[in-house]
Amino acid sequence: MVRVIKFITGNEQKVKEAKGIFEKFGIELEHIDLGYPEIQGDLEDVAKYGAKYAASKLKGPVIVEDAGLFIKALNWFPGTYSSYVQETLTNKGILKLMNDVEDRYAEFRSVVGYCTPKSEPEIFLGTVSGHIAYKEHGNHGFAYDPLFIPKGYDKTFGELETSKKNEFSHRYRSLEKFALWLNEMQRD
Ligand code: ITT
Repeated sequence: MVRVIKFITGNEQKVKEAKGIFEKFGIELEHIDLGYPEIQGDLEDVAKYGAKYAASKLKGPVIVEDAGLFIKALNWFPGTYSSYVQETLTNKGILKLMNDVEDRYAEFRSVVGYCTPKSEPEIFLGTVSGHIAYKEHGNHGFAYDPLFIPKGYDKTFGELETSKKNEFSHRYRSLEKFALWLNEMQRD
């Protein structure tokens, strides 16, 4: 059975990745750029609130996803400010902040929020560990991808094909958790 899920986001890159990831779970995505208020709080708070808001607006089940890059040496900055920081400081600014920093540990986190008009939101967290490169590499993916070298690789996400990133990214991990949960919930 093919299921269709409404994905509320303004980010086309996320849609592209999520479509590729969902293929193997028999879930089809319908992209809706509804816009939702991003409250102050952690990724989980934002995903819960956004999913509840969109489910009630659209009167049906939806998912939203809130993600970010968390750099240990910068006190986990940009974190929940990732979107704003990407637009203002850009990758060059992050590299400047990391100029003489030896501990380059970082992780991407993604939280998927699922909600229906009749239920409370469910959330699914995915993370991927790695470190920050000394300069940008590659032009695949988007935003911070050219800076992030996932653990066990010597290439950034920017240098990996999207299909490869989709095999183990934070987004893959949160969406996989959601898809497995949904399949379980809807089993007869
Ligand atoms: P929506 O809220 O409309 O879904 P957004 O782009 O604002 O879209 P977020 O609030 O989740 O999404 O912001 C996350 C930001 O973190 C995003 O804009 C990128 O700058 C960065 N980011 C998230 N996932 C990423 C990834 O896989 N690769 C590179 N950067 C990523």
